[in-house]
Amino acid sequence: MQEIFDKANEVLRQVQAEAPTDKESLEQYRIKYLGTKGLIKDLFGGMGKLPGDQKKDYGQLMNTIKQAAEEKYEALKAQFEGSAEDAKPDFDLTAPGYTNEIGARHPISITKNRIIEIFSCIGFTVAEGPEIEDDWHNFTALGTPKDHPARDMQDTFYITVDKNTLLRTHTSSVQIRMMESQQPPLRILMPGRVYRNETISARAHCTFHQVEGLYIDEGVSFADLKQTMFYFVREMFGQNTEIRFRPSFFPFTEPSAEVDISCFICGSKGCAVCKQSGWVEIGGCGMVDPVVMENCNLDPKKYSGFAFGMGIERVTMLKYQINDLRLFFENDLRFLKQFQQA
Ligand code: 2U9
Repeated sequence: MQEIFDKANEVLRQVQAEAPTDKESLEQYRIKYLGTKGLIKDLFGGMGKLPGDQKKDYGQLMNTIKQAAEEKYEALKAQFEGSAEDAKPDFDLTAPGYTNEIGARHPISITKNRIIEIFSCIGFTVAEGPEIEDDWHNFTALGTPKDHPARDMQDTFYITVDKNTLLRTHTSSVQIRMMESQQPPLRILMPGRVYRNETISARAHCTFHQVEGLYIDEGVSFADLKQTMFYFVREMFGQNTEIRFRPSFFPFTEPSAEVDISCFICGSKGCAVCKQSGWVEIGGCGMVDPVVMENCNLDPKKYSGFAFGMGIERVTMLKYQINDLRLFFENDLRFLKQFQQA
């Protein structure tokens, strides 16, 4: 009768040794050991041939084998089904897909790129600088030392208590850096974000964008400045645009002027945009103050130059007839998608 036990032990060894690797081989395993015609059922059949005193031991061995086979089967079944479950997509493959919202170039970028394009045609290159500035580059070198009344023109965000580190209030600080590090001729354009502590409204924001330009060489005159501005506005707003200079004041230019263009919306007949005047202001300009040149170690007797500046938001609002500055900062796609890169 020992051979029945040997056979059963051999089946137990196989049950433990075999390792189905997928659902199919597991099914073969089930049929082989646990099926109605399987090896375990067969072994149970041998029970009848055993003498009574061995039946108990054999029965226990049978239960051990059956339990081992069942446990292995259930464990692997859960494992294979689990992995198959994971692989199954938990979404409806037949459902229509989401369309990706394609973004659009921001109108501020469109205007900025156009301004750069226009000035690059007459030899200007782009320079950029830090938004966190020191007092020297943002104010002092530009003819506005501490306690100078002109500082009240700009509400500055100071970062340090000693008021030496601040968020730049204009990109003029980049011009200073360029003048300090390069020799004329200089023909550069400075686009960038600037910061002023102003109450946010339809007309003002605590951050906006500027483009400033600087041209320094021997013999640069106010006539060059006028012609450069004239060229720019005609490229930007149309070839019939007229230009007007009004005397103004900036600490870093002398003389200084405000630049107006004929209202391209109403053809200067008078409308809400030009407040019935026929003219709209687009920026300022002037001849670089000799003191500013000296601050950057350039000889004002040898060199002269002009500078100009404009707010990109303002130019964009005029060009596209946008009446609320805050729209530029909300990033609502319905707004942004209305503008095409020129
Ligand atoms: C240096 C010398 C001169 C830059 C200039 C303006 C006139 C000007 C404003 C327009 C609207 C700023 O965005 S705005 O508020 N800017 O009117 N900017 S001249 O003059 C400089 C700059 C740097 C070294």
